[in-house]
Amino acid sequence: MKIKACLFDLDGVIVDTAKYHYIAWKEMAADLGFDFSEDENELLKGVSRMRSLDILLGIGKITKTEAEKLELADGKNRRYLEYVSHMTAAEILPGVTRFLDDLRSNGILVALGSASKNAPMILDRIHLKEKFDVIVDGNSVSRAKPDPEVFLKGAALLGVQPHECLVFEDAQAGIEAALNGGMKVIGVGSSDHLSHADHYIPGFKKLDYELLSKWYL
Ligand code: B16
Ligand code: MG
Repeated sequence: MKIKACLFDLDGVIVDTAKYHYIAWKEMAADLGFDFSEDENELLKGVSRMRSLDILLGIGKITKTEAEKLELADGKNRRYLEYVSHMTAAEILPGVTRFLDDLRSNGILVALGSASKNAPMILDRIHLKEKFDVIVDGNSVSRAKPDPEVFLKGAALLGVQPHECLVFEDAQAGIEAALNGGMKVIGVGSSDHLSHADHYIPGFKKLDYELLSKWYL
């Protein structure tokens, strides 16, 4: 198998933190006097905090100064942290822990490549941090997905070439980021919503090293 490393997105791949992002943004929208639907929340998946805020303010047709935006983003993050601080390992998506162990025992390096600045804290909460050789998150990158920076940085820190990397992503911007970086990519979700990935999986329940070997010989 040519693949030497697997890089994982966090939200939507390892855990479903999208629901907590949604509640926090929805509460903020309500404070600002407009409704924010679950469908509209799809637009924020994989998108950075400040870009998410811009999209949300656009939906509410609200204009704010840069200083006000920083304050709003801070407020949203405080609400979000209240929710994720109660997370436990029970919220790890099905099959993820077994799959990470399977990869590691077969000599595959494992990295996290997430847009979230809260990623290390969340991995800590769900006791998954030690399964990752490298963590790259929203604190260590300056360009958001679909820019490949987050994944290229992960590959460099692992000491592998991009073409030796396989990315797992649930957001279209993340799939584009992996492809822009010259990596293979598996879409976590349905091809009805995602495109251009090599393969699509509904989750990790039925995936193991053996199947990956067949796909990427
Ligand atoms: P934070 P991922 C992304 O995580 C989320 O999908 C996205 O909704 C969120 O806005 C972004 O992280 C930033 O998160 O506010 O915690 O820094 O999918 O890249 O793991
Ligand atoms: Mg995601």
